[in-house]
Amino acid sequence: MHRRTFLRSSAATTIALGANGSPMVVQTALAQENARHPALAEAVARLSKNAFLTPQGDFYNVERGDPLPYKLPHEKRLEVGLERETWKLEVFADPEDEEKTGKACQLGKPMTKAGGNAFTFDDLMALAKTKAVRFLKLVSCNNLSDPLGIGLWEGVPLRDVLWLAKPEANYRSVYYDGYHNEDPKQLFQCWLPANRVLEDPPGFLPVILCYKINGEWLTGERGGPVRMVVPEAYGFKSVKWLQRVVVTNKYQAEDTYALQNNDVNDSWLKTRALFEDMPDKVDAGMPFAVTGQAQVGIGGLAKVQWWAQRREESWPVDDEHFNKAPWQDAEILPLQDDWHGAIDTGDLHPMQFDAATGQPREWPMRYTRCQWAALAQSLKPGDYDLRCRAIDLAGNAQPLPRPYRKSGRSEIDKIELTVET
Ligand SMILES: Nc1nc2c(c(=O)[nH]1)N[C@H]1C(S)=C(S)[C@@H](COP(=O)(O)O)O[C@H]1N2
Ligand SMILES: [Mo]
Repeated sequence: MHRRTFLRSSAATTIALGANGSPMVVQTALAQENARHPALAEAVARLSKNAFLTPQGDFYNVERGDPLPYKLPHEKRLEVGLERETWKLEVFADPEDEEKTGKACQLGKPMTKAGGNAFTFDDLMALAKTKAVRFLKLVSCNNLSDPLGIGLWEGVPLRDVLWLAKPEANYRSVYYDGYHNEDPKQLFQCWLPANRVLEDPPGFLPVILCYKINGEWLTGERGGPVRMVVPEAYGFKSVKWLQRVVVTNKYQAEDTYALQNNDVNDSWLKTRALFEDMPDKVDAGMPFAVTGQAQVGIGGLAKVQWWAQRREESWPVDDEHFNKAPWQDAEILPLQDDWHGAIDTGDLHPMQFDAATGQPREWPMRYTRCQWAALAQSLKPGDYDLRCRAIDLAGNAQPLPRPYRKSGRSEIDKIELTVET
């Protein structure tokens, strides 16, 4: 009874918001509310209260460093360029290039501390006036199950800084690393092909030198004053506490992760579904809501599906990805109108948002996440395994098309559920 009352008032909110749009929008929202079973409607209302953006202090950190660079005393951070006032980026050609590849990468104007012309935060802000871009990106670690957080990242394309250093010849790769306490063992390095930096393949956003997230300066904890953000890749490509970009004629990846046999080089984000906010017990004879989120990778997201299997049921060994299971479609929830809160949404990247309407160009949107919900009809008492999977826009069901662990996790998520009498 209580829940129904609550739902009515939430439907009223939808009308009030819809009133700035067309009356059609209001009708659709109402029709949808009415069509949903109360259990599903309640779950959708609950999910829509989750903030879309992760405040930068709430990200899950994946970090190395002893001490962690952002925990150094303020004085020390000023000294080593970990504050905006003193930050300097060096861009130079690999001094060992000739020895390693026979031909050295040539830069017309390297930017170095020794040369007195390292690139400063003021230089970055000067470029930002005409070159800044802002886009949504979900950060996910190829080794971990849950995404780390989603932000609206702002920065200047790396290529615009590279052009200042005037690459001339034998320019094949870019290495970059962050502050590492002047200890080579703490170095965290990444590699990108030069062509990826200079040009964005169709559907790709630019690689940026990022200085803001969700409208705020990037904190030290989040990788500030400046971190790299590689939109389509797993987190390890987005190096924090960035201080150095080395261009080279080498053509092989030398990421810290690659050297540790921890990743493949071109580690694009995978599409996958995860359960979230699920009970471990439900009552028999009652429909209930099945809910979760989906990470939308390079393959896009066409569908999320779920399936409840009785624990004692065996499954054919030749169907290891459960392709023959009676999967059911879930409802993918839209991006909330107020997803940005108080953050100004002028000049969002045109690849993600239509400037005229402010609406996303695609939903679910690549490199972000969405929520999903489904209604489970009542189940007989017993123990169940619930699974969910994503289907990408090419029709690949998880864990395909790249089922290998090193290129990012994509195993089918499973939770246990008891249906009680
Ligand atoms: N300098 C530096 N950058 C780094 C790391 C690191 O240890 N040191 N970890 C990377 C890894 S493996 C991941 S998954 C992401 C995590 O980003 P987050 O801590 O902002 O969530 O940062 C990347 N950038
Ligand atoms: Mo990672």
